[in-house]
Amino acid sequence: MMKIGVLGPVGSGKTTLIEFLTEYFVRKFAISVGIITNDVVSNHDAVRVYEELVVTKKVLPKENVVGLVTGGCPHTAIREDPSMNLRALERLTRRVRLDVIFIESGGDNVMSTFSGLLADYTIFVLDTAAGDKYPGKGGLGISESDLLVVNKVDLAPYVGADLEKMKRDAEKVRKGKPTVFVSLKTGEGVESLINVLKEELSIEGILRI
Ligand SMILES: Nc1nc2c(ncn2[C@@H]2O[C@H](COP(=O)(O)OP(=O)(O)OP(=O)(O)O)[C@@H](O)[C@H]2O)c(=O)[nH]1
Ligand SMILES: [Mg+2]
Repeated sequence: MMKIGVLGPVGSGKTTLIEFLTEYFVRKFAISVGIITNDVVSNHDAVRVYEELVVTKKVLPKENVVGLVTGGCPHTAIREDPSMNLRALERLTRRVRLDVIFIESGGDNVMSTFSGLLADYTIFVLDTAAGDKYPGKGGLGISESDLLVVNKVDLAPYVGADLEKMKRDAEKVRKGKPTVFVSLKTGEGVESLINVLKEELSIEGILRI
């Protein structure tokens, strides 16, 4: 089983990314996927994932989606004290056999990282709507995540975000680790996102491609 931690600023597209990848990999490769969402004070994301993937699209059984309301600081729940997430993971994997589990952090800042106990692989999701200053600002989440996804490239022209600058800055701070530029709304760039993950899942022995 591969535990994929998804983190990044509030509203960058973490839940949208998890929904997209889950639907793609379940439909295309019939793998078994679970999702744990972390929200600070609401259960908004779990309800949304449930409605979208369980009720409407029938991609997942309902027991594969767990929503946690962590309270307090979102970083703590995935890094310093991941016990709530570890318990949820344990309960979930006791009930169902999973190939992949996505764990979404509550929206957080560029310094956020996952405890190694909780995630084998991490995806940091940024978006262009905040302009092109990220990823040049660096921060552990941006520089150390296994995959950096720069989402909402469809919005870049409206805020004058220079994608080439973002590419150069990402290359500089990430020292060879992959970065993909996508729009989860229009579908632009999603093949490169899928290709990176296909490769990771085949390294883990989850996909045979
Ligand atoms: N224009 C545009 N909007 C997008 C794109 N991806 C996601 N969105 C929208 O951005 C909003 C936030 O997306 P979410 O997936 O909820 O973001 P999140 O990172 O999970 O947010 P939190 O969990 O609240 O931190 C939603 O209204 C999405 O429909 C994109 O590529 N382009
Ligand atoms: Mg979310």
